[in-house]
Amino acid sequence: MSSESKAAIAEALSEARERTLALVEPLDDAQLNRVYSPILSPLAWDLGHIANFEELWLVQTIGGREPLHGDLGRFYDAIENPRKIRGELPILRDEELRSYLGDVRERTLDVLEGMEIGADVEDPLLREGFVYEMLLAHELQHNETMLQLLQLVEGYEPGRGAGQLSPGQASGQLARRFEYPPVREMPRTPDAVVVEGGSYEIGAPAKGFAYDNERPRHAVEIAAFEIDRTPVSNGAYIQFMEETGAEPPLYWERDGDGWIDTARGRREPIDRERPVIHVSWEQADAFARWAGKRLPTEHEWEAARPHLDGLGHGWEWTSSDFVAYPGFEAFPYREYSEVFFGDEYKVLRGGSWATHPRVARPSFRNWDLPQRRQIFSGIRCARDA
Ligand code: AVJ
Ligand code: FE
Repeated sequence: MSSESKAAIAEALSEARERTLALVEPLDDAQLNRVYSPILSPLAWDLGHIANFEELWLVQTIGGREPLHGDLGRFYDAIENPRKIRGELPILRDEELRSYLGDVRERTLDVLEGMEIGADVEDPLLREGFVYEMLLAHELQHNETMLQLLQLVEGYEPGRGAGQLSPGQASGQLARRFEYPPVREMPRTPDAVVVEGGSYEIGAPAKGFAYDNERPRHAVEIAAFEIDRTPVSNGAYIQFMEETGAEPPLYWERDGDGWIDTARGRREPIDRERPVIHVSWEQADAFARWAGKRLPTEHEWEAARPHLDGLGHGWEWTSSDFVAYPGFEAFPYREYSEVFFGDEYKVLRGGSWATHPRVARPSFRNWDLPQRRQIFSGIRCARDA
């Protein structure tokens, strides 16, 4: 791989880091260390984990160097340390944490300098720069987890010092990294598109970066179905609640006759036109049934992807369990996907206002437990054609 693509990697890494730091810039150390919720990590853990993941894969595995803090890495292992105990771990905090992020990054760039990462490299970790793409995706995905937690911080607004967070200031995809509040103009067509039955190629192609769970790409027979052009709106969800007594989305509170959004300590009227977010799979499934429809399978979702409007506001729940594709091989580690396979987790597709475009591939599979609402998750309905 040419030095030019190395420069592109270094640039993408530094943009991701600016994004990470801009997110926490307005917060003090007490807020970074605070446990706001048993299902979300304290921000200090996410920050240390981002750096530790980078150190583990780049500096240690690829660079063959010793870690900076001995076996500290075990406290940043997401499987070994469930979210509800992360606040009590002897993790790095305050100044030490900031230095760790910077010191690891310096070593990463040093390792990158001496690396062969072309298409013909033997090591699949390095081929086409896989490990760097993984690192980037990892940091950007944790940005979204951090934003989930930041909804619990009173009065939170992302760092002003971060000029690149204002729409229009940066070029291309980075221009809309965050919008506060998240706004998407929704097309008002309530109609559905019919997707013809047939054989569809599902999953990521063999070349280019993707997670192991998106592979191998394989053909799936899909019967004809209809899928809504637009995600379910707040207004439609309110009607569903009124008619059935269903629970509101997370952060909604009653205010007189209406509803307000209380995320980040605000009290903003709910805009009926915008897609609903912060609903659980259970709520999404119940809504779809109430509407005389159903959730799409993840295969249907992927087959219909070229026709879909209103993407990028909320993740869209599917009816599918998070299971392996036929011929799945764990790479580069079992704990990214494989340990979650089974009927416990449901797949979400698409992406939310907090998802970086680099993460939101058509084949990308997100997953969470069916009762969870802290993610920026919405609903799109389908039905048999
Ligand atoms: C794909 C969002 C379910 O947060 O557990 C971050 C992403 N994996 N670090 C998660 C992830 C390892 C993952 N999700
Ligand atoms: Fe992680």
